[in-house]
Amino acid sequence: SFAHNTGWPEQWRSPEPKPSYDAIIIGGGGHGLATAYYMAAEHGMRNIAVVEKGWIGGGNTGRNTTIIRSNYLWEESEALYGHAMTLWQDLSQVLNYNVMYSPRGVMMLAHNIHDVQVFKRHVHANRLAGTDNEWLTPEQAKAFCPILNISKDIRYPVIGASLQRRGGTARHDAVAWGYARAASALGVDILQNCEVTAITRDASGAVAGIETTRGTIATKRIGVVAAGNTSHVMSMAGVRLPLESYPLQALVSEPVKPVMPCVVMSNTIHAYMSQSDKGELVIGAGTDAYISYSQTGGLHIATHTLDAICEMFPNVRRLRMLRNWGGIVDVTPDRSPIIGKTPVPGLFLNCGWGTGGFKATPGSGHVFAHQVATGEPHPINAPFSLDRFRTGRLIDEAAAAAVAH
Ligand code: FAD
Ligand code: PYC
Repeated sequence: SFAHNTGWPEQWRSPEPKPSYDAIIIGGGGHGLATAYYMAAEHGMRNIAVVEKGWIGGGNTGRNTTIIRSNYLWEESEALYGHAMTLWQDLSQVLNYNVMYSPRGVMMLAHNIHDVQVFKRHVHANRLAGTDNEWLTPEQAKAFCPILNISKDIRYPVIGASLQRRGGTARHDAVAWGYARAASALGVDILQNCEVTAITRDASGAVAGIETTRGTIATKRIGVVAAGNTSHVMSMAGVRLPLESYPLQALVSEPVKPVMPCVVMSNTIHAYMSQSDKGELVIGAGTDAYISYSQTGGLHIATHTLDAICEMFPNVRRLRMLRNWGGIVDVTPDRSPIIGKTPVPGLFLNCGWGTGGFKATPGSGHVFAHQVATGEPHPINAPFSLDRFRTGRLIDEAAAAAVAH
């Protein structure tokens, strides 16, 4: 019986929605919760709410494979992902919640001369910017990850790898729960099972409030952090975005004793793998080829990924898969996020993280809190404006995404 398993204190409050708030964050994923937390903790805002249509962390935050790294190409990205990397270091202490951040190293494999050129370019750019990244021979890669197959006879032999030693993983749910508990303690209302169905505007066109499945709420400031549903939510305010939404899937094996000391990724063969603290091998694929809002991916994508995994790590061939799932990722044309103002006064946007936003959660929340609280961009998020798709100042990180899409 689970009868004894009752009476635990709630980690965060579950209040009724108030008639109005000073600001509302739409989307209770890690980014939305982190935003609300920093708005309260660093900008003194207390009368704010996070509005979530399902349960917090039930979107991409709870579906991702938790890889953390900051080895992007351009300075703007290194500032953004580097900011997150800095915040990860003591996040458990700051939130007083163990987010299980584990800097076990992220290795990205090269299988052809193009990979070598691209990754070496990243290594050099990162090192010039003070971000750790290094180049390994196949033998060095195997020394770092002993189960890696570096035979020259396989279809796509490993001919080198880049390694970011500070990269690693964290526990995705704990990140959502830790931010939620800390935000709630500061007075932030977390409203679950509360779907936003409309964004209302006043006569001047500025934000006036939202309609939700739990009633009408007035506010003059809204931050939209809805990941794969961003286009849908922003259409409620009449804003069209340069986004495409694709399913991205992952799967885990049955749990085994520790065999995988690090994270290994290969964009070329569409597969990556790490091992969770429970022992499951956490395996991910590329996106489906077609846009969709279905939170599952095509079976052929998973099959193709497992073919690649079995060739790269032959000793996992006889493991059984435990479960698979998908999430909807919102992809921009330059594979960098959009964080900033929108054409609607009072409406701010944080989206476009595509296949790679988990790693950025603390940094994204921190700079977006500044944006929503002050109305002006933090210097780190200024280059990531929506306007860049008009001016042409793109931040092309397609090669750094490391997941085929
Ligand atoms: P979410 O967690 O999706 O939060 C958005 C929330 O908005 C959702 O909870 C949703 O329910 C809510 N919402 C939507 N519409 C409404 C509405 N109308 N009203 C109210 N609420 C609404 N990134 C990495 O860095 N490393 C990885 O290893 C990695 N692996 C991934 C693997 C998979 C399979 C997937 C799918 C993604 C992966 N990502 C990874 C990407 C990462 O998960 C996302 O970029 C990140 O989690 C986005 O966080 P978020 O808080 O913005 O989104
Ligand atoms: O961005 O590192 C990443 C990532 C890994 C898996 C999915 N995204």
